Amino acid sequence: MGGFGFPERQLAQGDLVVRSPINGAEIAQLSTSSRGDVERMIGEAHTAFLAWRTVPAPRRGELVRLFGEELRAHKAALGRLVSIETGKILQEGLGEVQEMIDICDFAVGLSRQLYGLTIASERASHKMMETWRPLGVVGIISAFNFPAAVWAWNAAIALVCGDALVWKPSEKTPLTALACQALLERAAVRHNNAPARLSSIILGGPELGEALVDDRRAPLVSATGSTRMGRAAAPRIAARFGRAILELGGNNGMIVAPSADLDLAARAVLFAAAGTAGQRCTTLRRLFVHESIYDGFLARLKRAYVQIAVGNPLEAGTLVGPLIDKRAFEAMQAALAEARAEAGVIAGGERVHAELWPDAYYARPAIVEMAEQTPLVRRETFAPILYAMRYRDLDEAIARHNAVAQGLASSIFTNDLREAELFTSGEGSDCGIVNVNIGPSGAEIGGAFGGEKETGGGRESGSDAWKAYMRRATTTINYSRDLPLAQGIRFDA
Ligand code: UN1
Repeated sequence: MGGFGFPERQLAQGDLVVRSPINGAEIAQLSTSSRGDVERMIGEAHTAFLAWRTVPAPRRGELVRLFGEELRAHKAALGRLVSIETGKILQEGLGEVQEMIDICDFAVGLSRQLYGLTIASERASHKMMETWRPLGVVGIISAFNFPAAVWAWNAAIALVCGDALVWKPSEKTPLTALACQALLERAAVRHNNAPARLSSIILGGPELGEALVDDRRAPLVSATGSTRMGRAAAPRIAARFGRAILELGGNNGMIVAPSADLDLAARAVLFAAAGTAGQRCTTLRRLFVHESIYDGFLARLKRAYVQIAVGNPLEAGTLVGPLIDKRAFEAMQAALAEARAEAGVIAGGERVHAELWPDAYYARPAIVEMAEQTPLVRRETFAPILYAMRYRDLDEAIARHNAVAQGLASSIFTNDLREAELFTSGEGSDCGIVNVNIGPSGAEIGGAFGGEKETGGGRESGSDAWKAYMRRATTTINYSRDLPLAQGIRFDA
């Protein structure tokens, strides 16, 4: 098989310098792809698609099963690489690989369940069906913070659906991408039926993502990143009538009600707001605490926050690693300065370990108490800043919760059935993910993942998200000796 789209020259000395956020040190130099490379990869992927779509879906599932085996065998190494390249703690690097394994299992099962429908025809001796067909080349654009799992959600599903892949990972995490690609390539060699170039990788900056976005040979582009990126990509994809799955910014909230189990709530806040150094799209950023429990709960959170071990993510015991780079740190500091100017009360947020690692950017997670939900609070700053606010009545809290442009993940902590039901109802949270007594982050792969409004509306991963990766055909078969027209129309010459 070989030559699966893993150009060797990419590993030579090149113009893309890869650094680990752990200490800021250079860990690799890669060659970026050219626009010509991107065109070629999409063309080759299209050719691979033409062969792949003829392979029966359960056989396509076999490739994903083998890929899952590779992931299991290399979980430790890949998880560590994710940690080294993103700065997330080892447990979370491993968790990311586990998420990949899980979606592979899901996709393997799905490969035997790409069910269509039969529909009652209004005409005698007619059969109507809905079937699902492979779509084509799927362009995947992924972000630095989940450099492997988010690709895998797309890749595992797209592959069983009969599609080919062209992946543009973040230029901050190309090594993880190359490692994933190499494992998929191994699985393809073992599968013995996967066409060459079924998957390839574009290395480089946003302009190469644009080439993918604009290419009509990619009927679907699944893009994860900032709302700014999505705002630029969406109209371009639409202009060529392509399909988009957008997974963009989040500004996720949690309501802590008077009846809440505060032990659980405090632990949930810690993981969701400070974990992954606040760099998940599902990170908790807005906390609404009922005024009757606000002071005690905030004091408790602040005590827990100072205990959080911020440091080398590869060391056991560390809970929070570095921010991805200097720019991320500066954006965090700018947001904190703005909060200060708005009379926000700030705990934490300062840089640490600067003497040890002058080229790395570690920050203590911050809690900022705000009187109101100002424009700053309504904006997503991709850093561990939690804005805490009081509320008096739940309707008002839900209204404020929904009064942001983003709509990804949300949660309520309550033991009051009415409150839980209201929050999860049509009048409740307007997000794609609506949790009760669980924080907003850390979703399982079995559900559809994504959100509303400026989060982009796309759904990936579980449930019936696979349908976006296929073409739906409505087929009517006439087995009569007549030609009845629908809607009772008579058209006899
Ligand atoms: C992301 O941050 O882009 O729900 C994805 C979660 C993870 C995925 C996050 N399962 O936090």
